[in-house]
Amino acid sequence: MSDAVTEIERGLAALGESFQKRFAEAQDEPALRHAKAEVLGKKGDLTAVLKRMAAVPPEHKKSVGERVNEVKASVERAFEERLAALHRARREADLNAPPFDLTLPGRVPAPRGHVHPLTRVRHEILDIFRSLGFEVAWGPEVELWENNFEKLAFPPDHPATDMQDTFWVRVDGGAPDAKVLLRTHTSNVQVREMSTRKPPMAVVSGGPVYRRDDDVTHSPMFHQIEGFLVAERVSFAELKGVLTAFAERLYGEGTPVRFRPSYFPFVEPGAEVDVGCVFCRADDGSRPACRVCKGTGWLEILGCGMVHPDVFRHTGIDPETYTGFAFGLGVERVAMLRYGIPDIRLFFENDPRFLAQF
Ligand code: FA5
Repeated sequence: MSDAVTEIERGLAALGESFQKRFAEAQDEPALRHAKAEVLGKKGDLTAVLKRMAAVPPEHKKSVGERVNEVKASVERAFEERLAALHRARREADLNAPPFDLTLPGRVPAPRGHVHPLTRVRHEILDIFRSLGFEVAWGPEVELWENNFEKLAFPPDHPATDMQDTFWVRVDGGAPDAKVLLRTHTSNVQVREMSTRKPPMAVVSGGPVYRRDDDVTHSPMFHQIEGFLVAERVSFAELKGVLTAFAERLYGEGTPVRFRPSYFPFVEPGAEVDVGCVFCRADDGSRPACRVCKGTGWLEILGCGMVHPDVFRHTGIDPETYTGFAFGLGVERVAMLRYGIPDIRLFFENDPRFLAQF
């Protein structure tokens, strides 16, 4: 018998069943893996024995090889069994442990949040119009060019339709000539509601709109509130009455309101509405220095006017029977005036030190 065969047999005999004991003593998975490495690892007992295989004469290779493989397989088996037993014990212990009550309150009370200031102002504005008899409707932020511009009587070459201040959207699989964009104002809701309902109607709507703007008072995404009323014999007097009531409820009774002629393609006549500056209202001599109204005493809050007959024609309403008014305002603008915020970007940075002040 060759030396190598004798050495291997001695080695296997020395190893014997000792690994069984070592594995049984391991109380957790890392200890078990460590014990296995002592047998089968690079410097393990069985590995040392295996290294002698090269020197075994060919006529003994088969029988010695089989024997060594048997031992190796029994080590692997013992390891797997012990591992499974350890996992079982662990699971058993978890199941028998006192139950963990997920509903218990934390030790440190979680700070309470609140709605974003823009959400609060938007709700407040919508509530005012609801209390004046308007019902709330919603429109999509991704809109057809027709609903955002064309049916609102924008001439095709109007600067607002230019690529410069509009975000266009490519629709995969859409009609090749479909023009789709992120709405630039909430006036698309006028088109959608007037096209699907019969007057009389008094509707208010609010939500995000998008333009290629970016400075301290203009953000690429901002919020507008749109309102419109369509019925028989509606006049500018009703428009003035509704918007004056709105300004008084928002900024306090007696707030001065003025209407300045202005132009929007979808109204005729059109106007912009200013309210008396809320920062230097007392007119106590501070007005000339007021940075917010720049000493004018007035702050612009919205655009409005009588619905243009073309808009009625485009939406299937007879302009000989019906008249109506519409208005649109920027929520950020109202909130900035309300809280004295100098930079519109503060609303969107979501810095908790800013938001916690509301
Ligand atoms: C309009 O968007 C019209 N659709 C409003 C309207 C509706 C007029 C119905 C008549 C009848 P204008 O582009 O002026 O109008 O925008 C309305 C308000 O949105 C502005 O007064 C301003 O407060 C706000 N606004 C406009 N651009 C921005 C911007 N980039 N960031 C924040 N607020 C903006």
